[in-house]
Amino acid sequence: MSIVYWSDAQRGQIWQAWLAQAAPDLDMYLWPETGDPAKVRYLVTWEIPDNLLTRFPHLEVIFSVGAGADQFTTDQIPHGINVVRMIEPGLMDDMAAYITFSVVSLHRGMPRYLRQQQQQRWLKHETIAASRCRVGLLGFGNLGQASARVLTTLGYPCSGWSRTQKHIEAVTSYYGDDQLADFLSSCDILVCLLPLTDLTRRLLDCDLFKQLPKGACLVHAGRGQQLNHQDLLDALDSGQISHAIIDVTDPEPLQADHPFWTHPSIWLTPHIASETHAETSVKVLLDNIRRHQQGLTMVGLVDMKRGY
Ligand code: NDP
Ligand code: OXD
Repeated sequence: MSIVYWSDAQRGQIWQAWLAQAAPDLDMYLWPETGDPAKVRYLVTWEIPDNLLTRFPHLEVIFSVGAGADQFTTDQIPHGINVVRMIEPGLMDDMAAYITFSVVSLHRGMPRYLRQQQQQRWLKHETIAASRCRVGLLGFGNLGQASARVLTTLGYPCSGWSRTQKHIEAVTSYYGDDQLADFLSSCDILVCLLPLTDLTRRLLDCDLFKQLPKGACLVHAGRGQQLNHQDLLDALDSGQISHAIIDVTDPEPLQADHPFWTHPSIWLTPHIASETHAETSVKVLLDNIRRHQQGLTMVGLVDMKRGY
């Protein structure tokens, strides 16, 4: 029984060495090596290779190397093959740190202070208490909840919006389309951590922005296709949104002349909010393979019809 890994080579080598010790019954091959294709049960990848079942006729599970699985389309996944996305502590810690950095920077007025530095101006502004800066996590799954756990310890009142209700201490849960407006009206800083699906594509548009309090900030670390770029530029121009921190765009990278690169009220990072850590994720992979072998539900199993 074997695993084929098709992604970042450095992480692959760490996984291969770790699995050789921890699971000698499993052979792991780094693409283009595959060993005997008839023995391949597990494929770890970001992209689906052509002719999947011709290459690996006994494939059973595709593991995404990342938290998202939107890069896989239903027509690429043969019937009966499970898709599992990555839920691992390294990814969660990284995201919580990126979101915390963004929220604290926005709350403490760092965009304005950086502009002042460029103008050689030494000028203090009033800061409101963290307890008066409300943060809303649009998409309140693993990464949203990990971020809220850190933010609440810093005193930020947090709320989350998801499809189903959540019960997380000290966080207000809003759920479903009917509660979206109430959620948005309570966000001084809106953080998008939604998966990309047919329902979330272009969700961040002028209709949504106008439901935020005037002058709210946006942190976008979900997926590029969720944001309408022109609507964000209009919302920044009108002051409806005062600043945006954007980690994901469509396309990635943006064209050289795209206005986001130079906009004074946008900070742009190149999809670095969070990444799968080799050391922590390989344990999650092995745990899921063992679950699969025992007929248990794997952690992070994707519902391809729902899209995440
Ligand atoms: P989860 O699946 O754990 O969480 C997704 C959340 O979104 C859930 O709370 C879910 O609700 C909610 N949701 C999905 N669709 C809807 C909808 N139509 N209406 C309301 N709520 C909805 O995913 P993760 O937290 O692990 O990851 C989230 C996303 O973050 C990834 O899909 C990826 O796009 C992005 N990401 C970005 C990275 C970066 O570096 N920028 C790195 C890693 C991930 P419910 O729980 O009720 O189902
Ligand atoms: C992921 C990502 O989905 O890096 O893991 O965006």
